[in-house]
Amino acid sequence: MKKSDNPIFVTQPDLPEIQEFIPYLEQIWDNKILTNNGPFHRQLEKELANFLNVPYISLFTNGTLALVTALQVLRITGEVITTPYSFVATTHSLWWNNIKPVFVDIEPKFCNLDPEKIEAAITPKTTAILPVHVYGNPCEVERIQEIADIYGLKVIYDAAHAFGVRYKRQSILNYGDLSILSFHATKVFNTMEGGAIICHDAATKQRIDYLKNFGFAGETTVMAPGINSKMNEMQAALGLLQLKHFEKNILKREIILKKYREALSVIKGISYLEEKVNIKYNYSYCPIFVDEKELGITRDQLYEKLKENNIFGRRYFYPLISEFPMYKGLDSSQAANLSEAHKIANSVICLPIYPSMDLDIIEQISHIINKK
Ligand code: T4K
Repeated sequence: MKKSDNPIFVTQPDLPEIQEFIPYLEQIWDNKILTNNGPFHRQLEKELANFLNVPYISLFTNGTLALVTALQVLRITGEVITTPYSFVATTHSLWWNNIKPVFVDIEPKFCNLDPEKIEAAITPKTTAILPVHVYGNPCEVERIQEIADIYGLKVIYDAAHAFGVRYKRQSILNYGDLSILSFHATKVFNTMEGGAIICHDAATKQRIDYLKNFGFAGETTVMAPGINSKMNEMQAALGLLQLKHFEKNILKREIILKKYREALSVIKGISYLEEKVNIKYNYSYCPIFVDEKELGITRDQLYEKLKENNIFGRRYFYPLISEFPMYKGLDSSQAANLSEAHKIANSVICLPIYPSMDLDIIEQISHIINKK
């Protein structure tokens, strides 16, 4: 089988035709409003709230600042229970708020925080839980809420991967006190960089909007030490355009993921995440897990082999966040209890998936894996 001439990356941004974007740019150039809650920003908040079926959404310049701000919105302090199996920004947001991350293991079936292990990690200093819907797979939201209610904890979901995901016919973003989204170039809905916080009531939306604009509550009043994390008009305009193409792109992703499963299901030593019936997925990632004994080569050997063939998968999320130097020394007994997360992190490769991907790549990848 022929090696790809061009490198195939884990993802490629979904972009509309450039001509479609020109009229939006002309409008920005005409009205000279570039940022600070401009017309495209307001329109995108309205359209996204409708599209996602959420009560309130506040746009941000990226997902990380949305996370950092979300913790300020709810005045979270002390210790927060979170997952080590995520992109490092999840934990960094706690660090930037001077909050101690407490890592709890994941359940291996869906790679999310294991609710049954949360209670053992709660201390008098715990104020919140920060789970992640990893790869867009919903966490066990009901169980997590039950625990949060018993102990009086807030729940903030890092839903960076979960744009458009529905659970039991409603948006996954409606669970918890707040959810945050990322609209980064690598996400299923992108505004180049971008993000959002989803909340349930007008007062919280107002607080978020003040905090992302330096804390200004009027021309001369500052209600809190806010930050500048506003989305600009170019990002918002692109978002409006991207929304028109979103459903079509998700369908293309679904076809690709199903083809992958067909091709890989016959290979011993490769497994993937199951789908549940009550979930509408966004097919944002294609993680596979390598059983080195069955497959006959290690995860890293397979990863390198793919690279030699111009296929650049990614080991999301290896290493675990708890392994990075700034978090490693936090609590050694905790780290020892992250065995499922370690196993998953040491076996995962996310394969390329994006709407414009050529389906032949799947055949090529299964050929490489089969050949070893
Ligand atoms: N929480 C979670 C759970 C997250 O996954 C993330 C971000 C965040 C919070 C924070 O949200 P943001 O502040 O980013 O909005 C990427 C992304 O940079 C990051 O947004 C994402 N998660 C993470 C999972 O993946 P890298 O370091 O792997 O990105 P990079 O630049 O290596 O891109 C991967 C591949 O994508 C490249 O090999 C080529 C392709 N690519 C990338 C970019 C940026 C393109 O084709 N075009 C592009 O413009 O982190």
